[in-house]
Amino acid sequence: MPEFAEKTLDPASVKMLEKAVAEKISTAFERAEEMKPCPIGAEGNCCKNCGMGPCRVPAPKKKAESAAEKAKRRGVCGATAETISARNFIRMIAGGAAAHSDHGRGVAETFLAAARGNAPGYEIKDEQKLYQLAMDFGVEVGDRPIREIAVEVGEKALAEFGRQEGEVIFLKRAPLKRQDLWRKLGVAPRGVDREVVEIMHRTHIGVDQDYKNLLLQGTRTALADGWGGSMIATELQDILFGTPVPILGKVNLGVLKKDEVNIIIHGHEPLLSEMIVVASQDPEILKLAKAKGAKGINLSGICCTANEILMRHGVPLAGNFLQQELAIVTGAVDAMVVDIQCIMQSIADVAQCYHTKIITTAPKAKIPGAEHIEFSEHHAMESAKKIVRAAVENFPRRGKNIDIPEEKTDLVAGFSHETINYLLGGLFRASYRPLNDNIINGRIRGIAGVVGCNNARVKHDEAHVTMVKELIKNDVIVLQTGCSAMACAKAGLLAPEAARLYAGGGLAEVCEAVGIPPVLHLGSCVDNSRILMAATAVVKDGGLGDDISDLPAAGAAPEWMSEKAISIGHYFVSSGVFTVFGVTWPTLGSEELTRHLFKDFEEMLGGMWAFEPDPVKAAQLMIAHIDKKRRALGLDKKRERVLYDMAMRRELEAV
Ligand code: SF4
Ligand code: MSK
Repeated sequence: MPEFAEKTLDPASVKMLEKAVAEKISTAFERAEEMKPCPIGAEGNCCKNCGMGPCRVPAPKKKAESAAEKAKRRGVCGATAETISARNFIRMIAGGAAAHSDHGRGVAETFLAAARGNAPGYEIKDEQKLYQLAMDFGVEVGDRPIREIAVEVGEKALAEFGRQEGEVIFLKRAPLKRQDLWRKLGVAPRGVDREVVEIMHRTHIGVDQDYKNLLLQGTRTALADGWGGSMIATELQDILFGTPVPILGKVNLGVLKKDEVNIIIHGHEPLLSEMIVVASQDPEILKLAKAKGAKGINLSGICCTANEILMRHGVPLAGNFLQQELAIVTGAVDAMVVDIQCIMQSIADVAQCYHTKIITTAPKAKIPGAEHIEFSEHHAMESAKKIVRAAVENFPRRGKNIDIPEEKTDLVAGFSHETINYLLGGLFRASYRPLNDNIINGRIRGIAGVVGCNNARVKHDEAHVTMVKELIKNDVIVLQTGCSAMACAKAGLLAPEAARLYAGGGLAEVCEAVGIPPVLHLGSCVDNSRILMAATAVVKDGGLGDDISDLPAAGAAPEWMSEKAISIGHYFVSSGVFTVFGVTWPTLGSEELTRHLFKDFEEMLGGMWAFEPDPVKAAQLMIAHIDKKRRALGLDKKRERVLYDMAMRRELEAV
């Protein structure tokens, strides 16, 4: 038992790991134990970009290396450790940016089809946001019909991905000073497709061999993700499915139900899952479920698709990345429906030991052994009903060995940056002013974005929870997305009472006055773009400098594992945010390159990377950076403390 408690902080996962071992099921936890990473690859110094390799160029054994020794540490083509490491690093950015942006493109295609009337079941839910986007894209609004505006917005959004010249349009949303800096450095991105292709070109053998130049292209591509592909995904999803507002939810494997058909939705795109939510309430299918002996149909989610449907429908979260196999081990999952990204191939093997049906739905993401029911926006509801029916039909095939852990925790999610605006300033005077004022008066020390994955190389959830507790204890308000938000939700940090239980006095007072938890769930991986918008809104509200890099703010992904996390981290750094990653750092084999990312970037872009696997130390680094920024803004001096409570806000609104 203690053996499993060392693997995960989450008691429900401990129970399922025990069950998995008893039933001889292989999991990522076990495989991570058995297969150690290649040390040279882990440090970023293995190149396999051509058929003369793979070339492994390990870090020097001693500090002082002679020129002759250094000359020997090269690939067959002469590439140095810095070149190899930089190429690998920006290829990770390309992978992550491509994943986010292809997701965004899928949303844009569905959006356009819906606007043209070719995607039955989808509609415009947030007209206000559509008008906002129309303004961003220079689309005339006037008294044109909403459909016409939507078609033009959809066409412009889709064209953004392949933009060959100029700049992605949302770049203009950033603070002016930041835009100027990007232009000065030549990193203002064109369309994300072009930037990703350029990375693949430059990292081909014999092209760009200057690590600083390679990193500039990495920067340009990451910005095309954060301020382009990801932001388009978030905005169009909000228009189609509604901009999230605070909503109560539950998290952990205890949300599965013994007497209902359990369908888990897993992946990243909300396009299909939105339809599954509707299909699961279809009276015909509910009748079928009853006929099969089930009391109803119970939806829940894993990874970011889960975050999407939690935020808009309150559908519970079954768990985060490392719980996908464990959910099946309960024996109670009748179907796991997957779309794209973060889906382990092994779920098909685990499912074979139970009755669970794995249903793939995206033509670009198939798994051998899974059933494929293809999703298309043109017949979305048809696909959704077929999937839900398949799950219902599977219910009677459940085995006897069912064990659903009891653990489930309450949380509040749905804090889009617009909602934060309303919550802080009131509906009629939406504003970040109270947040800025409370940062200025010191009740809130600063803002942290803590995001990202689980990583089987470290204890599941522990770094997220430990880091976030340390931050809120020190009056730093935390914005979260992805699997990190789920980890902290399981630990009770996303419930309003967390302010009283875990936050420092100043932060707790503000949270209690406004009625928010000290840790705000902003959504899925693409919704990290909401954090960029929130940071920009804080800058624009005034009093805290004139660029994101002036803010007392920091970012982290303490259990990162995906290339998307590297792309996200790099667009935060390139937007001026100090960003700390845990677990491992993929350029450690090249001291020069690492120094460039950790130090020179601060001079160039005002944001820089850091690596610290200890979550408390990492939180302290973030707090030290926040304090440095407070000093630079002159906020370390004693100031009058102003707390905007309800009465004061009402007074403001009455003026
Ligand atoms: Fe080796 Fe150079 Fe080929 Fe990379 S590109 S595998 S370093 S020869
Ligand atoms: S799902 S990218 S494991 S956060 Fe977005 Fe979680 Fe990381 Fe996937």
